[in-house]
Amino acid sequence: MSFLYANQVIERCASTNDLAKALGDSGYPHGTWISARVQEGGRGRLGRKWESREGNLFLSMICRIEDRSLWTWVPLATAVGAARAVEKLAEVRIKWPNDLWVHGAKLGGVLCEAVGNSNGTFIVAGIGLNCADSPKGIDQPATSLTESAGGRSVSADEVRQSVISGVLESWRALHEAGPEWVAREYESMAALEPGTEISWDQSSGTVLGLGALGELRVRLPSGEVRSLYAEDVKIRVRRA
Ligand code: BT5
Repeated sequence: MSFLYANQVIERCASTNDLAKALGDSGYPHGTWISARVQEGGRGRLGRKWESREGNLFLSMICRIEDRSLWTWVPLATAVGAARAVEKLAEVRIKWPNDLWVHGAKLGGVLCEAVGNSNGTFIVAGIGLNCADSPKGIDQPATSLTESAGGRSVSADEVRQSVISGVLESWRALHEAGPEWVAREYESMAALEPGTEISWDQSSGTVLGLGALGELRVRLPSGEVRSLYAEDVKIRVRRA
């Protein structure tokens, strides 16, 4: 890559996470961000696609929290920060691990990727937030801030700075106050409350809550307690 753009909104790219990785590789500090108006190859977790419609927010930030024991909490902390930033515009809940949800429809998602090289190790946190528009006809219901705000049009430009500040604040609290802060915030906004019946892969169970690493603790029908980790599963809600 011949040019690096830090803390800027660029016109188009394949994935803002790739650009943030390049920035991190070059030594850019904690909190550096990059955003694009058009994202042509947006990625979700597990190789899934992120539908990136024009007018929505595509943002990636570099996280250099040094204490590795906190890293499993970064995706949840990112979701908490982004959710707090838009809670005045939508009744937003967090669906574990880090989907932003409004009344059962997906408003946004977070993709965290760890990168390690000679310039140190860091996390790229990518945030996709539907602002102007949401994709229809995909495999789950989707919504946007414009739809949630009762038709008043909400642009990516309107929310970008609040999302950046919200995420930075949440990372600072994770670093200074520890995972308990994230867990408390998360639980106050959780879509999957204790008692919610969920299914994943070929399994099902009842949500118990978060474990010490930010994993989701679930009771199986057999009574056994299982831990689910963010990188492994796609969860469906059966009933609350
Ligand atoms: C995520 O993955 O939700 C993480 C999305 C992260 C996107 C950001 S945009 C900036 C940065 N650059 C990137 O390349 N990525 C990040 P996951 O939990 O795997 O959810 C993906 C699933 O969400 C898909 O399989 C669809 O079901 C659904 N989906 C895809 N696009 C959507 C959209 N725009 N709105 C709502 N749901 C969507």
